[in-house]
Amino acid sequence: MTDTVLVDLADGVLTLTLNRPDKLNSFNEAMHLALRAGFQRAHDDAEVRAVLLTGTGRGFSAGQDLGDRDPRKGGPAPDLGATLETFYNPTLRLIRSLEKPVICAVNGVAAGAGANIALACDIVLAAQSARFIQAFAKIGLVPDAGGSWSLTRILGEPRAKALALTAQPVSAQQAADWGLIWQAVADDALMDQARALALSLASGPTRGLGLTKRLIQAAATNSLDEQLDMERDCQREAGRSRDYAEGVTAFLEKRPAVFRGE
Ligand code: T3D
Repeated sequence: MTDTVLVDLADGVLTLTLNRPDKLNSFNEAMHLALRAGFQRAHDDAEVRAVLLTGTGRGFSAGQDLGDRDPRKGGPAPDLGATLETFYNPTLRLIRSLEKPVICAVNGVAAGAGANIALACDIVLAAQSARFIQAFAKIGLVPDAGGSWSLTRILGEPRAKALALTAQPVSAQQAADWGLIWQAVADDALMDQARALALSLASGPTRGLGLTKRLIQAAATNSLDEQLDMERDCQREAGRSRDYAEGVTAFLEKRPAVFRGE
């Protein structure tokens, strides 16, 4: 049986590649479990200092495999709340709570939950030919995998509602112009650029980067006072890391820092 997610750890970068190209990397149960296991490993394995998520073939992910939801097969309506709770939500929580950078290289169309898993990552690069589609409205569903949250936070209500209600595709360039993703990149440069970014983050001060992610994610709901307190606490922790001592020493010695993620 083919691996539904290809996993590779090299130079501190855990690359997770969605691998059901004939179904545009749509999610069946095996792929859900494999992706979740990949992010769990990123939490547990100190050798992992950054994650790169991408897909094989011409798509990033078309969301849920609708072949597994075929109403023509009969039986009661599926409990999609239960499938979110069992499959999507734990993975989304693992991505957001991972205190290591997660880079997403959107290599092609990202639809439904596939789009929203990409948007949950920390830095999103997309091939110029990629499109983001909130496909849910086309099949009578609502945005999930954190989409109603991330779209509204990033874009505001007017654009979030228009995208979710119309399922209109957004080009990679438009997504970058709106700040939905970091950059749109020439198709043939995407993977080189994404790998270079992942490698550079994996050789960075991992604890400081993780605390930075924690702070930025908390900022949307914190008051300024709460955020100032949190910055104080995170800076205290970062200041005790070996990587901070190395960063300052390297600056004073006029040489590049060698961070070890400690
Ligand atoms: O169910 C739950 O647990 C709740 C959670 C739901 C989360 C969700 O993600 S719901 C949203 C599900 N996704 C969609 O509705 C998107 C469906 N796909 C599309 O609309 C289109 O495929 C795309 C716009 C993404 C791409 O269009 P296009 O023209 O580039 O490709 P295509 O020809 O439609 O697809 C290529 C193949 O992939 C095709 O198979 P074939 O005919 O070559 O054998 C197509 O059937 C297959 N495919 C694409 N998306 C899915 C899929 N197969 C199963 N499930 C899919 N989602």
